[in-house]
Amino acid sequence: MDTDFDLSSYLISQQLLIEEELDRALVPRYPEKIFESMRYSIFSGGKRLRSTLCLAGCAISGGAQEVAIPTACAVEMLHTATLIHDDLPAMDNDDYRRGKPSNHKVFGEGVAVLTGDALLSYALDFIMVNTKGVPEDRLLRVMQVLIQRVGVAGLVGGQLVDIESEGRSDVDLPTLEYIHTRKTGSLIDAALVTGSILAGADDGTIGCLSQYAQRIGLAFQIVDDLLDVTGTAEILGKTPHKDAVAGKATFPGLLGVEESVLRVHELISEAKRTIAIFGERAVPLLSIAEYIASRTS
Ligand code: GRG
Repeated sequence: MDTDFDLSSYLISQQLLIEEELDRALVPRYPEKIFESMRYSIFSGGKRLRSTLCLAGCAISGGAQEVAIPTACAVEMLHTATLIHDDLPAMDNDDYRRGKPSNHKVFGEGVAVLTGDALLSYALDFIMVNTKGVPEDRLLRVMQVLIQRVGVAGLVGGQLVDIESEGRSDVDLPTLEYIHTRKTGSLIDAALVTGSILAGADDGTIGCLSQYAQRIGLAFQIVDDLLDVTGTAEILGKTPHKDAVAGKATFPGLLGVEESVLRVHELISEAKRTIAIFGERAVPLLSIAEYIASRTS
């Protein structure tokens, strides 16, 4: 592995690039309230991990960054839409997100629901209008991946089983994995897969990246559960210990803290092995995998 690679500079540069593009993408217009609300949540912080993964998926597949920028922005819009809906009282009911009042605490529940809907539809339109120099069949495939990962087979399905599982003591490991491979894994997977499709990668490459994504996605969620046990509101930017209070099944709850940490390391090693065949080009994704295991927020 290239030991000169500086992950933190890389993440900051990708974050700045995405934020500039998002700023251009969400120019306020009538009805201003919805743009104000979309911008509030989009620009309230966030690590920009999924958009970075989309650009990295394109790069490792040999594509030029430009072709993936609109999709990377769209993935960030989709992610923000799910956070806004997730924070609603009818869902996970959180007053804080990224250290700031949740969207519905500022704009009210009606506007928050519409803001999620607006970001969802705008994201897909944004890809269609702004992606240049990519054959239509690739673009269609990108749309299909995103629509599937957001819908019943992905985020919606995961969220539904999550809601139904709340307060139940009989939630087992396969159910917990079902929830999180969809709630958290789906969009991480979509980010890498769409980046790779846009680069014109073959099915073998796309499959490898999807395997990597599924492993880091699950590891990301186990770390999230661990942080909920050990983190503070200041560091996390959201309410800690929520899972225990809400009676939610978690990986540390089912496996114990030690076993959960071991599982994270196993998943990260597997993820890294999956992409080792890409040689030097894999360096950013190898580094991101390690970061996921050690992140503190
Ligand atoms: C289709 C709008 C829509 C919703 C689908 C509400 C819902 C159904 C799903 C919720 C999915 C959800 C919020 C999962 C949590 C994923 C997760 C671990 C988020 C935190 O990710 P970070 O830490 O966040 O990358 P930042 O703030 O850094 O962007």
